[in-house]
Amino acid sequence: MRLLYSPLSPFARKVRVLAAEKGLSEQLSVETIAPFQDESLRALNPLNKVPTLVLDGGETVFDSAVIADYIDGLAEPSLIPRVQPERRRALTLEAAADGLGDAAILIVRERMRPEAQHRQDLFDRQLRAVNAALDLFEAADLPSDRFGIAEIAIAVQLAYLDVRQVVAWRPGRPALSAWYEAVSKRTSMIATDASAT
Ligand SMILES: N[C@@H](CCC(=O)N[C@@H](CS)C(=O)NCC(=O)O)C(=O)O
Repeated sequence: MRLLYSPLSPFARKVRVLAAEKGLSEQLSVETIAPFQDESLRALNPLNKVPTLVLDGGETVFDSAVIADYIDGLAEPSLIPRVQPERRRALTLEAAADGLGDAAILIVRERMRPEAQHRQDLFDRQLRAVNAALDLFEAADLPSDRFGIAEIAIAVQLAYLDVRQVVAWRPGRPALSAWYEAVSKRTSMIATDASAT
């Protein structure tokens, strides 16, 4: 399988962390691409986004939640709960983390525009989404003994907030800060930390 990704993409990192946690990293042949500069991905994925997975038979799979679901099905143990209510709770937290990521990327892209063209309403609205998702995670009582799809999705987005300096998210969120401090030491998180290279 070929995984097209960009090193700083939190969505691509979610897939790589999941594969690492399942011991499947070797099965992913990773190729970097810069989706905002390189249009070649569009032939495989009409959205031209990373991550995009190309299966050995040529079939293309996206987005990150679908890729994660596919990889999770390749080997035990499952990191996406199969049974309700755990399944919907985990997938809802993953959706909140992914949505936080979408908002964070909009903020980062907006900051790249000339300052005179910045749209304050965009910053305000996307920051409200980021902060509300962070408050949800702070209240979620995240487990220290499990690193499944919800926890992986949250951890990679917190890392992205740090590397892109989107927002100082730790003040007022002691539980989330302590949880992240612990999970960021996992081998899967260290091996996929592009900011450290
Ligand atoms: N919902 C998508 C989001 C992926 C995404 O936004 N990727 C960004 C990089 S972090 C991208 O490739 N953006 C290119 C573009 O928007 O043109 C997923 O979960 O895979």
